[in-house]
Amino acid sequence: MHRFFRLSTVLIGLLAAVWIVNPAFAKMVFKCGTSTQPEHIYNQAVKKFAKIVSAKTGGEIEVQLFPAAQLGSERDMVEGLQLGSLEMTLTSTGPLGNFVPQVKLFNLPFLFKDRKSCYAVLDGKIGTGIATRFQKVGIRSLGWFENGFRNITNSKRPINKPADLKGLKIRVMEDDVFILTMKALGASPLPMAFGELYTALEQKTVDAQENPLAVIYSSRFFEVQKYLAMTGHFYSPAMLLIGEQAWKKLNPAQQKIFMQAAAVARDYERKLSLEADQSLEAKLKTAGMTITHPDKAPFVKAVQSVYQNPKVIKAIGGGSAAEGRKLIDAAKAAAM
Ligand code: EAX
Repeated sequence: MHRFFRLSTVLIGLLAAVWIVNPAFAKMVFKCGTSTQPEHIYNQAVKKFAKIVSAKTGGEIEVQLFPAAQLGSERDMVEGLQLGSLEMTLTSTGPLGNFVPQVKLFNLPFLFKDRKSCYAVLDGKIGTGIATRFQKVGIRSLGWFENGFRNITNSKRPINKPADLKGLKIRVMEDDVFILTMKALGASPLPMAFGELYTALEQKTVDAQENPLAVIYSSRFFEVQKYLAMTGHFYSPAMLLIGEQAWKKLNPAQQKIFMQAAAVARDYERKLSLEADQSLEAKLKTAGMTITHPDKAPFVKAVQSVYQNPKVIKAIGGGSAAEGRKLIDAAKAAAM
């Protein structure tokens, strides 16, 4: 009897040791950072993704969400993926042109007329081709998510035509295509990381900013901005990214689970984004904003110089003007 007990204790001990050291049993924790406030659609999508991954891996992989730029700016987080100091991020394309220049294609103003044409290009050959390029820089795309159509807010006056933007100091994301677009519209753009934006608006370092309604609402910009103009000048995609180092820690079955979970989370997030656009205008009005719906034609006309800019075309082509031209034309054709 004694011997039996001793033997079973040894066996249990051995089993426990195997369970702890065997990587097949060890739980993996992946951090996923975003720049936006906890209730924003990005974070709801990451939570959905985490839930599916946890369920499908039997709890082997836990994806932990860190919203509100706790882990740094969007650019810092993408660099973290390359360094292996962070596993995942869901980010706008703001910083992504520094890693894969072709992404700048999606920073062009008024490229898409509606969500249907966005998804056709992003999920089709063009978007997939650009997403695959991330593998060359130590990052893997798990798909195109959505930030949304961007609209302008400011503290000075209602915007009805491009001339109303004249002289407005507007914060833009840190990419020259955004800067050139705002200059073409007559505003004075100032690139800045998103995490600094609320304070910059509050302290009047800038008069204006532009973002989708879901961001404007969740970041409470209505507290520091009186006017909202529904310009929809950029369609801002987002990308769910995983560092190559983290990706390699997954076995093929787990990688498949990640891709499937990302597709579900993407569709869910796109739905939330559409719903946000449908419901938030009323809520922002209630919150005290004055909302205008400018005729888009003069805005579209004013930004044509961005499409003609040789530097922009070359950047989109990754250094080749011919490639850039081809990509822009293909996107326009596919977006029809
Ligand atoms: O990705 O920087 C921005 O304005 C982005 O839209 C925001 O961080 C969400």
